[in-house]
Formats: sequence, structure tokens, C-alpha cells
Amino acid sequence: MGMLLAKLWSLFGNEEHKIVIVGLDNAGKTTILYQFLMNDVVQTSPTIGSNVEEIVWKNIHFIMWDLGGQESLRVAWNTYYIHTEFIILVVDSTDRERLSISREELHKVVNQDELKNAAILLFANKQDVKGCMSVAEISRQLNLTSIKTHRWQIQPCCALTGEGLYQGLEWISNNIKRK
Ligand code: G3D
Repeated sequence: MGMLLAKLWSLFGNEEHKIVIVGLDNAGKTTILYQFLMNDVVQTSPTIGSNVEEIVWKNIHFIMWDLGGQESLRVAWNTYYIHTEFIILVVDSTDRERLSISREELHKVVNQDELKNAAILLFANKQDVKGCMSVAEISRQLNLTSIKTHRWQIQPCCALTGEGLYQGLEWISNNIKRK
């Protein structure tokens, strides 16, 4: 009976799935969060600490945390990781100079004990900017194919228009582990 009720509960979409959005400052994390929330662009200012919102999509409830990306705040990212099912790592596709820092942050995520069961979605954001890095180039630089321990996906997007964001959310929905 308990099992049946739990199944029905999940069918009606009352389960919450925790997503943590990380990435360097200026990558577009807050813009992405508010696109999901309102389908609109909001005026953002640098995140000091975190933003958290509940997003409901196709009857699935997500709790999305957007963490500040400045160097001084990155050390605290791991305090948010408990019970996280998905990490979204946002990369600014125009920021060639700091891609190696994103690679280090990605590999820290992969090695986090609390995230050993989490899946990773990478958003290659700002694809609207002429001359930005392609998904292939970012994948190569981040050495994505070396990640064998986690499910991962890279999705090109433009947070300003919302293009590509819902394909990413679709991948997340398809990778929810049903209890
Ligand atoms: P963060 O939360 O990762 O620090 P923000 O980043 O969401 O605050 O975005 C940083 C800046 O990048 C913002 O510009 C925002 O409008 C811009 N931005 C976010 N996504 C895109 C995108 O897909 N394309 C382009 N061209 N710009 C984007 P401002 O000028 O407000 O600092």
C-alpha cells in the first residue's frame, strides 16, 4: 500500500528534484534561472550567495539553486550539494580565457562525494555572440569524454532568448531516477 501511494504521489508530480546551477561569474546562471521561472529576461546583478526558485515543468517540480560564481564564493559551492540530483554547469562560450577555470570547477564537481550519483548538464551559453566557442570546442577543452563516472550532456543555448534551455531540461527530465 505504501509503495502504491508513493508511486501515485510521484505520478502526480509532487516529488521535488534538486538542481544546483554553478559556473563562473557572468556565465549567465541567474539569467537561465529566471528564464525557467518566468520565460523572460530579468535585469540581473551579481549573485552574492545564492538564489533559489521552484520551477514546475511538465508537472515535474524542480528546486533550482543558482550559486554565486565569484572566486570567493566558489569555495562554498559544496555546502549546497547534499541531495542534489543534477548539476547544471553554465559556461560562457565567449570566455576563452577562463575556460580552464571552468574545467577545474567541473572536475571538482565530478570528484565531490555528495555528487557521485548526480548527473551533469553543461550549458554552453551565449551562443548568440559572434565568434563564440562551439560546443565541440568547449567539449574538447573541458575534456568531457574523460568523464565516465557521471551521466552528462552538453547543450548549446542562449539564455537571453531561451533557445536551447528546454532541450536541457528535457534531458534532465529523461534522466530523473524514479524511486
Ligand atoms: P551569472 O549569474 O552567471 O553571474 P548573469 O550571470 O545571469 O548575471 O549574466 C551575466 C551577463 O551576461 C548579463 O549581462 C546577461 O544579460 C548576459 N547574458 C546571459 N546570458 C546571455 C546570452 O545567452 N547571450 C548574451 N549575449 N548575453 C547573456 P549584463 O550586461 O546585465 O551584465
